[in-house]
Amino acid sequence: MPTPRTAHSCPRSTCPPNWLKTTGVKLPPRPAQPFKDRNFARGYYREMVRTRVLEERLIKMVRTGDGFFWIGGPGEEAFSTALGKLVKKGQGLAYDYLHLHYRSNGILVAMGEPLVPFVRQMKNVASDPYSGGRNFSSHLAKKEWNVVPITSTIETQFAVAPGTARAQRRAKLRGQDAGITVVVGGDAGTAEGDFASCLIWASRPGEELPILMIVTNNGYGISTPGTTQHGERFIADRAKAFGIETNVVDGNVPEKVYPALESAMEFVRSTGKPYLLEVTCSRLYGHSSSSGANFATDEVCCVDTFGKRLIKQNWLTEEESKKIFEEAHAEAAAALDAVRQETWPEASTVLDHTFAAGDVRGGLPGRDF
Ligand SMILES: Cc1ncc(C[n+]2csc(CCOP(=O)(O)OP(=O)(O)O)c2C)c(N)n1
Ligand SMILES: [Mg+2]
Repeated sequence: MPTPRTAHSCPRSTCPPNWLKTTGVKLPPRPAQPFKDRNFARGYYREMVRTRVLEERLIKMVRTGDGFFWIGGPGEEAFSTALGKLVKKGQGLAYDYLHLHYRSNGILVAMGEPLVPFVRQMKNVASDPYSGGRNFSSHLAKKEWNVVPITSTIETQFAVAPGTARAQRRAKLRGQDAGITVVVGGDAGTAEGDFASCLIWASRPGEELPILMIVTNNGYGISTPGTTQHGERFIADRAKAFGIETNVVDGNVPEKVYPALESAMEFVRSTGKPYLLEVTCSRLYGHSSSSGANFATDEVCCVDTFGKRLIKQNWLTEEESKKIFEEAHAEAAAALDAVRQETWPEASTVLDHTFAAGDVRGGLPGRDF
């Protein structure tokens, strides 16, 4: 895991003239000094625990035949909880758009999503709200919260995200309220051309986009260590050549990653310009179920270390922490009990929500089924 360093900046041109003008939609209230607020810190810990327990339940589902494949975000809870809490949640240009990665479950959990939909997608039942029982686990999509469908092809989201950011910029220039676009992806994916396309589209002089690019750097692309792939010390440094403001932060520490994310989002909101935040984090159960999904004992566990810090400063007792885990386990177990009664999608719906139309037996012209 690379060592974080402090922020630097290299802003270039001026804001669009109407950028700071806002209308109706307000951000949710947040404490001025979040980690001096006991209730905030305890609530943050609770969301991290719920996410971890959810992920461990999803892994168990694969092992016990209730699912086929797991991929997810254990080790990213400190970061994902921060993003879920800071996002301007809603539908349409006035709210933030989220173009996420397959390790993003904790972001939706912190936004207020119950655990049951994640379990539905893992079980591939028809009621799965993200893909109707058709996609891998952790491939989320939620129109009401501007969560754009997650793709299995890595980095695709970085090519798509400038589209929503551009629409938001145009809304602002028309004098309407607009949120920002947030795009999240892994470190290895930044080798794809989509990442470079995003840097270019985000920073065109005089056409800068309100986009926060986040790289979650866990040090690996499946089994390949990042140290064997990149000559630069920090991925974030690549953005400097484009005049994009950057920062690198330790994503295992809520007290560091939350304020770093808050100021990055604030920068994009107030200037309409892009920002690249590199978040170093752990990958606690390996890449996916394909690599065994066993616990990595040599990496920092942010849930464990944050819980211990809260106990040490007398903001939480061992018993309270145990109770938070028990409640999360009960919620996840109840979700699975409910979903086990549900059915898979009908074969006849396989082409719903695709571009194919009509009777496609034998294939469509130009489409090879
Ligand atoms: C376009 C594309 N190329 C290759 C793959 C195979 N693949 C799946 S995950 C992965 C590694 C991604 O690593 P990183 O971007 O660091 O994200 P992480 O899984 O570590 O969060 C690769 C190469 C893919 N899904 N899509
Ligand atoms: Mg990685």
